[in-house]
This record gives sequence, structure tokens and C-alpha cells, in this order.
Amino acid sequence: MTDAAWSTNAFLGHEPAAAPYRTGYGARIPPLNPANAPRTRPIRRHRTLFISDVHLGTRGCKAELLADFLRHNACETLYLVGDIFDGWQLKRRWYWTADMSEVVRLILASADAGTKVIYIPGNHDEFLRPYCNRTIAGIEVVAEAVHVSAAGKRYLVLHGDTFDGVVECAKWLAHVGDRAYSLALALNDRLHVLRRRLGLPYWSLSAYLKRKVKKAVEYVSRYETAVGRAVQPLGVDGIICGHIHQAEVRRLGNVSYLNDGDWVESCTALAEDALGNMEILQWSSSCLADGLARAGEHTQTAAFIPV
Ligand SMILES: [Mn+2]
Repeated sequence: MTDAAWSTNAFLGHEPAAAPYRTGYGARIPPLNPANAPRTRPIRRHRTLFISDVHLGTRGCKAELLADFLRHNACETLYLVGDIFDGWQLKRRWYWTADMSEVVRLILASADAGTKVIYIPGNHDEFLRPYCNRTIAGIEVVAEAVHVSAAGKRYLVLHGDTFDGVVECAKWLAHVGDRAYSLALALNDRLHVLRRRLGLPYWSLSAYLKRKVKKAVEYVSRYETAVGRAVQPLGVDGIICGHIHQAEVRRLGNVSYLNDGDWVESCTALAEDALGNMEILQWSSSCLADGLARAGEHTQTAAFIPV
């Protein structure tokens, strides 16, 4: 497939050009080490990108990585599949960084440059749901969408909280991480001492959390099965969602289940190429550290299915 197959209308901007080396008297000596030579980072083009669960406004949001991803990945259509802003968190306490503003700027710039941007509000940005079926700053806000792939497959695109009976529970489970668990282990010892002094029986916080984490794993598979079952009668070829912060591309019965993951823990996006193939891209922190490397080399494919 040649580059001509990709759309050229979706430039998200280029890296600022490196200062040219002057020639003649007083010229600086160009670096001998090719690793130090100025190189521009290429932009990888996709037919469609799906991003969700960015949670702008929370400390966990990896806005710097997402901004870097957006600078090096362009698309004809960008779906923002919910929980882009975290209205729940912002309502409690305002937290905003320059990187978060940069993410918003890059998305608006891509819309200005011709990328079709579709915003499907999730549960954390439900404050945008009253604006469904409106276009705001060039971005279409809709409750759900049907995406037709280059291969002619029809996918229902929605955030995914509608499949979730216990949203509060899911939110809590989604944020249980390894760090929280090690903290719990440390707390557990102190709690044990305190409870013994108070004459209370032994109760393990870490075991309690472990049960919760095990439940989280069970929850993910139950969620995926429930989604697959709900989507089968709708007559679509698959579903694209987010919400549970677990990127996945798999078959569930006769439908495809595609989850684009999140930008709090895994930093993943779902990408469709010019042929309609879907894959999960993971943007790692090495993309930022190794600024001169080719972006494509760092786009780890976490899962891939030809569709
Ligand atoms: Mn959600």
C-alpha cells in the first residue's frame, strides 16, 4: 500500500524545524554522531482513530503522552469515545495542566485541518450529553454512531457505560492498580496493630482488596460477554467502546468487540488502516524519552485483527 492511499487532509502539524547549520565562516560543525543529527518525526496516517477515557482534569491523566501521540498520528476521522473530560473530578476540585490544554488544542487543530471529529460523551463527561446532535467548534457531539469501515463492516460506537449495571463499582474497580495494592499491604500491617489494640479480630485489608481485584478481572470478562450479547441482535458487525480501561480486540460470537482502552493507565488507541484493519496502538513513555526515534517504531501493536 502506497502513501497515496492515505488521506492527506488531516495534518496535525509538524515538529518545529531544527535550526539549519550555517555554512561559511563561523559555521558550526555538524554533529558526527548520526543519532544527534536533526530528524523530523514522521506522522503515521490512519483512516480512523478511536480514543476514550482520557479523564482530563485528573492527576492520573497522561495528557503529555496523548499530546505526543496526537502530534504523530493523523486520521481522516477521530472518534472521542467518552470520558475525555472528567466532569466528576473537576466538579470536586479544579485540576488542569498545560498538557491538558495542549490535548484540547491539538484536537481542535485537527478539526480545523479537516479531520472529522466525533465526540460521544461518556459517564464522566455526561455534562456534554445535552449537546448531542450539535456541532461545537467543528466537533460533532452524538450519543452513539455507526462507523462503516473501509472493508464495509458496520460498528456501533458508544462509550459503554450503558452496559454497566453498577457504574460506581466499575469506576472504583477501574482505578485499582498495583500501587494501590502495595499501599494497601503497608496499611494492612498498621491496621492490624490498631485493631489488635482495640481488641478487634484480624481483618485483612489486602485480602479484601485482592478479592476486589479478582472481581475486577471477572468484571472485565463479564462486561465483554454482556456487550457481545447485547450487540448481536442489533445487526452490526461489531462494537467499539471504551469505559472499562481495558483495550481489547476480539470476537464475541458473531460480532467483533473492540475496546480502545484509556489514557490513564495503558495509553492506548484503536486505529483503522486504509483497508479496514483494526489494531490497538500503545503509546509508551519511550516515545517521549527517545524524541528522535521514528514514531512508528514505538507504536506497539497490542492486538490486531484483520476484519
Ligand atoms: Mn466511563
